[in-house]
Amino acid sequence: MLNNYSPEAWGWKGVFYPLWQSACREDARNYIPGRIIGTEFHQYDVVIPHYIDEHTSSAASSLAGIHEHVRVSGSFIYRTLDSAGYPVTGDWVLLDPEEDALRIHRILDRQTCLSRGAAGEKTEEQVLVANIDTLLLVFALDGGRNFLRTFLERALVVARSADCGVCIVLNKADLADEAARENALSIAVSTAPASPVVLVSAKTCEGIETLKQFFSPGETLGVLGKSGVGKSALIRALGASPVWQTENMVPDEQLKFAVEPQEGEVREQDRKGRHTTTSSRLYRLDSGLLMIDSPGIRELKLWGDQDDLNTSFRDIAELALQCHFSDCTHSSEPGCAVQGALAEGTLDEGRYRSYLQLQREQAWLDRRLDDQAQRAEKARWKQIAKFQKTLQKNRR
Ligand SMILES: Nc1nc2c(ncn2[C@@H]2O[C@H](COP(=O)(O)OP(=O)(O)OP(=O)(O)O)[C@@H](O)[C@H]2O)c(=O)[nH]1
Ligand SMILES: [Zn+2]
Repeated sequence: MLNNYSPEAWGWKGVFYPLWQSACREDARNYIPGRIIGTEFHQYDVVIPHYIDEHTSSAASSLAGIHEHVRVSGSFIYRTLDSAGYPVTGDWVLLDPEEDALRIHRILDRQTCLSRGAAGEKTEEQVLVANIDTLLLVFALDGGRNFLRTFLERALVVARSADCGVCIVLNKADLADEAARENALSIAVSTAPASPVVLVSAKTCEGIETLKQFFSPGETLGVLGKSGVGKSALIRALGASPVWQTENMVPDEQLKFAVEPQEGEVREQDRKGRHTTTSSRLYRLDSGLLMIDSPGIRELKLWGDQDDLNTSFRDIAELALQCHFSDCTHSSEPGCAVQGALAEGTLDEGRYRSYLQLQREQAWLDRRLDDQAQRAEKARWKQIAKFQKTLQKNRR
């Protein structure tokens, strides 16, 4: 079992080491890495593991533990132009142990990054969580709209863009009869043939042991699913004991890390009197598994590229390569392999419609980003022209 404060116990990986060292050299500071375990209004809860290294001072070693309400430094704000550049739960950040109050100076390059298009008018990236190894796509078989093939297809594209592994969890199996279970399983398996699909019940713990077998200690799992599908319940079911225990922590801190839902800053009661998760938080389970609980999502706008979409719909992308015309729109052209497969019934009509819908959304996103880039470029040239004019004036 990994030591509670060893870097690996918190998901540290070898790839971060050279990034850390070069940041120290560049900024001439003896940074120490920490991982974001929770965020709230530009304040971050950070866990600093115990690094045994010739570069870390004794001051740094004594910081091992959890630090709450840490902020980013002034130069971080100055350098960071968009909200996607701010820390999210799961990020590894660099702090300077020689400062009186710990501040975040840098984020180490995200190895995986789960993003969606932000809500609202602006075309902007919203990073949900970072550095997860596997994303659990959680659905509920409660007979409602909590398991839809279209949502699974969309979530698979988003996970593809995140560059992490995927596991599909069909929760609330206790509420589904045999036919409903088989139907859901067959849809999930045919939609995501490359990913494990597990039927579970967070309530009765059916399937939980099977699910556990896919993961190992020190691995970071994220959850993505609608509100109420049982993401928090699943995390509780996966944790052997409800309380995150360690000898090094005072009782107050132990309480804060209870995996049982609590009222307060992390969880609050929603209007129906139900617990709901309001911000992403990383938990370390007794098994050594790291799990990030996240709020339920209503909307999942794409934030990736055409390749992610084509990889997720490889069957259709491969068919399209066989069309007679290379610029085939797959509507009425002769020799269209896509239309052929639809007619033969080897390509599901619903799946094809999902693909077209996501294609349109992706094309719209590409255009918007292109426009934004062009506008930024124009503004930059305007600035340069202005600067040159001033120079010429001064020379005269
Ligand atoms: N019958 C049954 N109920 C479950 C199961 N898992 C969760 N629930 C119930 O479903 C409700 C929602 O569960 P949560 O774990 O809060 O759902 P969530 O996905 O975390 O919801 P948000 O935090 O709002 O995103 C609770 O009342 C749970 O007790 C299950 O496997 N079977
Ligand atoms: Zn075609």
